[in-house]
Amino acid sequence: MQVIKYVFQPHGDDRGQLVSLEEFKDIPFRIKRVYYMYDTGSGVVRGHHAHKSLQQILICIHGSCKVMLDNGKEKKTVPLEKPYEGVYVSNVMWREMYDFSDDAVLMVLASELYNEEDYIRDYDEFLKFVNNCSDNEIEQV
Ligand code: T46
Repeated sequence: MQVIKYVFQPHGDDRGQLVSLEEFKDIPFRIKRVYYMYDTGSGVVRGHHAHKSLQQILICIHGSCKVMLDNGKEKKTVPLEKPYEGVYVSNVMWREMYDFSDDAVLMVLASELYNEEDYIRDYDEFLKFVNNCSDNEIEQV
């Protein structure tokens, strides 16, 4: 399983750093939604689901956290520790976010608007979905 990690270009000068993200240039899809999570207490695990069609990029813009990605066959853990790096999360991918630092702010750029129907929240259902999925139903960059 290949994990796609992005390292964005910081534009720094003596005033500090700035990272700009443009759809189809830095981000491989049209950005229809941005959300972020914070005040995630220690020991918290978020996610526990996959998506039928949503693609996302997760960026820990402050602090740090870990993301566990599971494609139904293999699992990989990705640490997010820099505000200029992100991880691509394809649609049919079980994800869990955990090990949040007290100051973590995890920002997510999403290819679709919020739609509860797109969630797969049961792990066995996820495995069935993966096994019935043709290659062209799994988004790739
Ligand atoms: C994902 C991971 C990385 C909304 O009303 N609008 C939204 O756009 C989102 C994302 C959530 N919500 C509501 C739904 C729930 O009542 O916010 C509440 C918390 O959402 P959820 O429990 O789904 O949060 P996480 O952190 O488990 O998962 C989120 C995304 O939902 C999910 O798509 O891939 O972050």
